[in-house]
Amino acid sequence: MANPLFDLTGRTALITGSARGIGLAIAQGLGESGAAVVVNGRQPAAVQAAVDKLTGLGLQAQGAVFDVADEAAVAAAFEAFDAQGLHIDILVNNAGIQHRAPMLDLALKDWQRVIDTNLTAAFLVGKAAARRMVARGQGGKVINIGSLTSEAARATVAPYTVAKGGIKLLSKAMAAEWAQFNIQANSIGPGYILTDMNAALIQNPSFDAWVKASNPAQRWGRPEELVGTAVFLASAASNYVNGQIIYVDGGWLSVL
Ligand code: GCO
Repeated sequence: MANPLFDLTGRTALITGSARGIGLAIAQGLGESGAAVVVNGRQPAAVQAAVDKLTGLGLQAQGAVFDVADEAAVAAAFEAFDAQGLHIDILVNNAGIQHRAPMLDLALKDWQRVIDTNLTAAFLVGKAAARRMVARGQGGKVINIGSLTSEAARATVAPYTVAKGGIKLLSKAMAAEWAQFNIQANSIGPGYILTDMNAALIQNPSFDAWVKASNPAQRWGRPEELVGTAVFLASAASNYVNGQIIYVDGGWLSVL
């Protein structure tokens, strides 16, 4: 019998960047645990396809197409939620992009784009969601998606690394200010996961070998392997867990 602590029935979860990859896997997992899920992305067709997949599985899902890095778009999206009477109880700040280049050659515009999407957006969407959670007085959950690079750097992904390091501390800052409102904000740090964003790495034999040699599981992770941690952090089971990061990395960061 499932422990009711992990039951998300009656909750609504917004997962940013959830038309594919980790975001879609987490959206499906939260939906399978009872939540009504809001799929977000910038491409209407991709968002609709993801919603169709989830509703085809019998889950409650709807789409919200907006750019999480655009303050006005975030405000308009939440105003639309308000108008629908949609209350976001669980926010997963998952949206992220990657740009691989040596810092010596990195253009400011590329640095800024990654920081805006991978870090500033989590602040913008987090603030919009938390303001409403505080007003409702029923608490809430924020899950920020970090990375191994929340802990250690890999050459050629500096803006991503800095943003993901910031994500780890943003969860702590959110906990510092929002715990008083019964909002818990935590991070998940995925290891190397089989996603479209990592396609070039997966298809690179030497990188693939490095990933398999660098973690004790000796393999890449799968997006669905993040679901258990996401359900835990989205549920009452984690009501006294705040400001933490849980690495789902096959043990990578635990071994020399
Ligand atoms: C890269 C990858 C990583 C992974 C992940 C590792 O270029 O090294 O994109 O950033 O996606 O974040 O945890």
